[in-house]
Amino acid sequence: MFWRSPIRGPWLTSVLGTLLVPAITVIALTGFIDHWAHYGNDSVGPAGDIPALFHFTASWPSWSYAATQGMHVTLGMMVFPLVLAKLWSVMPKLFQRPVIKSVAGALERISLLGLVASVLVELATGMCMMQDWTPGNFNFTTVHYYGAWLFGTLFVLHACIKLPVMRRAYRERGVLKPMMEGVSQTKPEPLDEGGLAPINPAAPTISRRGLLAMVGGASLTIFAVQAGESLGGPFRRLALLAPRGRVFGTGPNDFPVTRTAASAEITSAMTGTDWRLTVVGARSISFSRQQLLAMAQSTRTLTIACTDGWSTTQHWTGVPLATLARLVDAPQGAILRPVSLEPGVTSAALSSSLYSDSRSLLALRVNGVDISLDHGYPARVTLPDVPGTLNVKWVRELRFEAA
Ligand SMILES: Nc1nc2c(c(=O)[nH]1)N[C@H]1C(S)=C(S)[C@@H](COP(=O)(O)O)O[C@H]1N2
Ligand SMILES: [Mo]
Repeated sequence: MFWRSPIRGPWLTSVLGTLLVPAITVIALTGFIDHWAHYGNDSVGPAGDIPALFHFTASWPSWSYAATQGMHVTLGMMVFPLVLAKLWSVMPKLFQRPVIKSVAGALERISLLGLVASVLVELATGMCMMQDWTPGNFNFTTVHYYGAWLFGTLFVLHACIKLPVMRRAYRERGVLKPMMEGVSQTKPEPLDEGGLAPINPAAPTISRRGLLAMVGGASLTIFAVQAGESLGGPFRRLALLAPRGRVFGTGPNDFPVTRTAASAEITSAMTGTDWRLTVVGARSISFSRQQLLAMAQSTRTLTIACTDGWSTTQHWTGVPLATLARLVDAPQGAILRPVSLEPGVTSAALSSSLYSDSRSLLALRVNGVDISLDHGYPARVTLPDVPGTLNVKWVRELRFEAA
């Protein structure tokens, strides 16, 4: 037969599958938390309110969302070698004949096809989003989200169906015993019903622990060149997998920009001395930038974490949103809708518990200097512990609307 590797067999596949369980669990949980943070559990989509997560996390550090998001994308990339090794270990199954032996067998084959297809779709769409690559505005988020449900369901089903096979493999071969064998002691597993162990094994060229070390090494390498995107600061330099050709800023404004002022069609004429901020509540007040700067300023260390996979922590200075809410007599429990100079930008409404948090600012300065045009000059919203997309840039109006 064609598939002759002596390390293939139920034990190896069981170990690779077992390692996938905690990895997939963390990736799924952090992914669903991220979705929940974006859309809430009772909202109508990105333009809706996002009350749920914030009520839950108001007392958490401002980087909690960034940590969740960073874990999702970093682990999501690190799991790639493990998925490939798992697929390699079951490769002979793809070539088994007859293709369909029974109704149950056919159903299993279809579910496996879905499992493999959905995991590849999740990895591919995830990487496209991290590269901020949106051909024809194809909606990767939606595909990634529904793909996750399909993959998650089939993964749980598959793990349940294979439990007896895994238990037998561990019982007969020991959980760790095959790991003690070097290349020369590596013997093929006995032939199994599943057809994983080779009928005509070749001589071993790598031990089972060697293969696992290779997978682990590949994952750690991915960690080394990926984690910097989420950790930010000096680690950003190590993030070789980060999108290329990104615009940053200079000096205190040197941190990532996804949407530049140029791409948002923001000109310095729109943001010059004529710029005013309109705050609407029970009454309306308009402020010049000078007037905003003359108010009591607050400085907060806040993390912006984008779904694209990067995070950045900076020291923002500005007027607390709660102060502005008070000045215009915002109705009790009102939601806040920030409006940008950028045409067509509608932010999700911010719940009152979110903008009432003393860390939530209308930021005017960053790291001791004015924020740059690319980072949202004359003013931007900066918030603790929420998806980056809520930190609206180039703000021209803050509307406190009765909920
Ligand atoms: N007006 C405006 N505000 C915006 C955006 C935008 O495209 N336009 N992008 C949002 C997103 S997706 C993120 S992650 C944060 C940080 O974006 P930046 O990197 O473009 O500064 O700003 C948010 N605020
Ligand atoms: Mo973002």
